[in-house]
Order: sequence, then structure tokens, then C-alpha cells
Amino acid sequence: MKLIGMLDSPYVRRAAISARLLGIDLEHESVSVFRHFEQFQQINPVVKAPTLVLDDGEVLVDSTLIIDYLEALAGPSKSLMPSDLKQRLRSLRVIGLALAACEKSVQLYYERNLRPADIQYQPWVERVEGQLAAAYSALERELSKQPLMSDSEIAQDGITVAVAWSFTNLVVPDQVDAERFPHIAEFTAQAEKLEAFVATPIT
Ligand SMILES: N[C@@H](CCC(=O)N[C@@H](CS)C(=O)NCC(=O)O)C(=O)O
Repeated sequence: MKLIGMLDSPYVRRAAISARLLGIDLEHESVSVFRHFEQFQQINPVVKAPTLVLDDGEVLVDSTLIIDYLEALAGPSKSLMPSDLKQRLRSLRVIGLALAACEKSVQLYYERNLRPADIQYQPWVERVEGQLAAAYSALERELSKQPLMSDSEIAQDGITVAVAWSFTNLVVPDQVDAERFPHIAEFTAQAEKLEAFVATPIT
């Protein structure tokens, strides 16, 4: 199986880290949705990263759906999701917030880098910035109540939070002040030291 996309995409990175932690060997092809648009189109005409190409040529998109498939391949004993319903709900809530943070960071990055400056729409930018801050504020509260990692064991909620925070710091660093979100910053610093993260670098 091949995972297509650049690791500076938080979606590609969470899928790659998850595969590694689930014990699934994926070939990785660093194809950019921007710089290699036509090459990407040949693999997946929709040009979305990540794209997973199965051994029979079947193509799957969306990180959450790809991870769902990888989880099914790995089997329940290796799952990165808690089986306890209360913990699972918390995990889903945290993942949802972290994915929202990824999406809002991507929107700000696209707004700043793809849209010509003279047609940027400030009310939209402010709306997205507010949503990004709201997502990280909610995550900060979650992490201050209950840690995301015990004994260096990381699960899908922790993977997605750390990947999101590192991504936001990479693309719109002015939006994330570690002093305002100390639990997230400290947690991510620890997560980035894990073997699965080190082996899957953002740049
Ligand atoms: N919900 C999707 C989001 C994927 C996504 O938007 N990826 C970006 C790269 S970070 C992309 O494909 N951008 C190209 C485009 O949307 O045209 C997921 O979880 O995989």
C-alpha cells in the first residue's frame, strides 16, 4: 500500500504516524498537491492528500477514513482508540477539535499564500482566526483536565493534537502562543520525541 502526500500536511502525517503505531508497513510517496498537481492527478483525480493506494489499485481519501481502514487491518488488539465508551467519547471530542484546528490553519495558510493580497477578505480571516483560537482553547482545557499520554503510550487523540499543533506552528506561527496553551505545547514537545514522530518528520 502507498500513502501519497507530503508530511507537512497534518492529515498525511497523522495517517503515516498511525500506520507506524498500528504496525502497518506503508510505502510513502511525497507528492505535493500544489507543486506536483498533475502527477497527483494521475494517482487521484481529486488531488487530496492523503491518498491511500491499495495493492489492487483501489484509492481511498480522507485521513480519518484511511485510519479507520488501517485500524480494521491491524485488528482491535492494536487499536489507537479506547474501547471504553466514556474514554472513546472524550477521544472523539479531542480529535474533532484537533481536526478543526488543522482545517482552520490550512484555511489561514491558503488565504495568506494563495489569495492575492488585494482580494483578501478581513472579516473572513478574523472569523477563521477566532475559530482556530477557540479550538485550541477547548483543547487546552481538555489537556489541563486529563493528560493525553501515559507511559509514552500515545493514542489517536494525542497523535492528532500533536500533529495539529506542530502544523499550526509551521504554517501560521503567529496564531499559536505557547504561553497561552502551555499544556498543548508541552504535550506536543513530548510527543515529537516519540519514535513514530521522529521517523515521520514534518519537514
Ligand atoms: N478532511 C481531509 C482533509 C485533507 C486536506 O484538505 N488535505 C489538503 C492538504 S493539507 C489537500 O489535499 N489540499 C488540496 C486541496 O484541497 O485542493 C483529511 O482528513 O484527509
